[in-house]
Amino acid sequence: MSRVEFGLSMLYSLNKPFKKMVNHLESIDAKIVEIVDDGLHALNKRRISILNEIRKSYELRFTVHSPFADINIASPSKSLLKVMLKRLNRSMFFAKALDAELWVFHPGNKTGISMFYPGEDWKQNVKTISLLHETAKDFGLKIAVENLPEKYGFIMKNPEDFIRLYNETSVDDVGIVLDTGHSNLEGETEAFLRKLSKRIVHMHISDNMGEHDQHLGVGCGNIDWKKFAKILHEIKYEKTIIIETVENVQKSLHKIQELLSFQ
Ligand SMILES: [Mn+2]
Repeated sequence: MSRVEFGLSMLYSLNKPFKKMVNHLESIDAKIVEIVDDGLHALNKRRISILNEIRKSYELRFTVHSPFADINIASPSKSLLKVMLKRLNRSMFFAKALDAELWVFHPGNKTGISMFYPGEDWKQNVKTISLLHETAKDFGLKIAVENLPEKYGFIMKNPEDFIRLYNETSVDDVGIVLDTGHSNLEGETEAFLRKLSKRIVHMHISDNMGEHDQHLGVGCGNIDWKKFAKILHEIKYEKTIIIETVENVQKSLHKIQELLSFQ
């Protein structure tokens, strides 16, 4: 019997007003919910009280996805970085106020001037992760960094990038969020699971055809989910799985639960 915990990301409703998303929470078929602190769902103090009420009434547990639009933790601009860090720290503060079990963030990405300063993106990426780690420690908040595909400019795409982060820093308690949609674009899903099984604390599950990050339902792209479930069983994965599709959300949840229960 699989001891994985399942949850749903509210990403699928990010195009709807915050109020609508909150209404969905009242009838959701999961105990763990990932709140996206961005767009129409960006958090503030009033929204935190609303979410905490719902959390208590329905015995939900939250994780928080940090803001990611126009955020680049490897930015070469000190002044912009300062603003972005302020926004990220605010998001961590809100996550703590929601008693969130995890705060998920994206690694940095390349910019239009990266080619003139080789290696600088990586240096800043590592520096910012160390800063976020310090703040998280002060808050008593668990945080984890997600794999993102190179085709969108991101600089932490494969297991080697994550191994390098741990080798160069002392951020051992920063976990990894394995996003299957992203790792499928890189052909790295199995490598992540085999090489970093102890570091993966959370998963974002969605499917795609291997070309774009489509956030399709489980089974609607070209990911071999049977093989995926088999590897999860082999590595004894017992952490969280969050469905992060924008369609067939319930179906995807049931499909992955069924696949894992056969292992
Ligand atoms: Mn994701």
